[in-house]
Amino acid sequence: MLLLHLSDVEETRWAEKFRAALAPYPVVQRGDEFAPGDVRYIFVWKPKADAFEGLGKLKAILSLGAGVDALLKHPKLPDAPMVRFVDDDLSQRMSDYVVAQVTMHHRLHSRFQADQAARRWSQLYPPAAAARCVGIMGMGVLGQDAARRLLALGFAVRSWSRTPRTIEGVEGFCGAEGFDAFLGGTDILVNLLPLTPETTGILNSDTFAKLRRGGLEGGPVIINVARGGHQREADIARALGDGTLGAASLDVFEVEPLPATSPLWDIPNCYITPHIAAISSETAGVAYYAAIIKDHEAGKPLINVVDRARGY
Ligand code: NDP
Ligand code: OXD
Repeated sequence: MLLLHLSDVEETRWAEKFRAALAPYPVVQRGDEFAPGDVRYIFVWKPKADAFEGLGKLKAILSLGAGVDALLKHPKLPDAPMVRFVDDDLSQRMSDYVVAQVTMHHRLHSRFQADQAARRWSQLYPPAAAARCVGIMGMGVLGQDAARRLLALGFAVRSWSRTPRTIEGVEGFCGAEGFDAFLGGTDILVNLLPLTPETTGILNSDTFAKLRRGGLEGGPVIINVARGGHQREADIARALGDGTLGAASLDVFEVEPLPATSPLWDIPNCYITPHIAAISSETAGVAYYAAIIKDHEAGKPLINVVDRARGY
């Protein structure tokens, strides 16, 4: 039996699609009558405190999202393997966002927007994309996809990961020992790290001060599409104000929804989106997890299992 544990609105939509894909395998929602001991798989996002109660026979926990930081913090998380969402559709959506933001900053959007507001005609030709270095933190599924698409557009790309990663055309750095050198050549910093104790708060004043200056007119830029816990918002506001950063594109926040009182809303070169960079689509998500359940029931191993010790 598959149990869904999502928000009320989402749950029914996903349940209908899962039933169609898995029939006659039983699929239940939280409000249905079922014996918790019959549940073998739970498909979950932002689980409530009692989400796993009575689920003593779980074979796997299936995460709606690619990032599992919130799940890992659940105080009653069962000791079952956890599978995260890895899918071409998700990667494509994320890369769309990253490419759009990188291109916008490369083409000096903030500068020309300010000129327009001042009715100022002031020509400045941005250099070729190859003159811009995009540094991607996190060279996993999403980081690698974004890197390939940025390379195809002509940008210089470098990466930072926990262990060494070799991607053709990408200059790789890794570990604490490689961090400063990585930042020192980066004009546009893209965060695609998982949120773990090691990466919490990594987007802070110290990091911003180490980014390359002079490569991007107006100052270096950050793009955070991973988790709000990665960023120190007070540091971002300060850095945007004193010119340490030229701009920031933020899709995720320390508190979501971003409170109306946040100073970030009023900063013109802070580009805010409401955690929409890449959504797990129902069509792609059901196809992915229905195949995983069928394969697992047929005796095949689970794929994309989270390493709990690593935290991602
Ligand atoms: P992966 O697990 O595939 O990749 C993680 C990468 O981060 C790996 O390269 C890993 O290094 C690196 N990493 C982990 N810890 C460290 C560390 N301490 N120091 C340096 N590098 C580190 O993740 P995905 O690419 O699938 O997803 C990344 C994140 O994107 C998710 O965790 C989620 O938070 C976020 N996300 C946001 C969405 C949105 O809409 N805003 C949508 C989907 C995901 P190594 O290669 O050595 O293992
Ligand atoms: C995810 C997300 O982790 O949507 O997939 O944030």
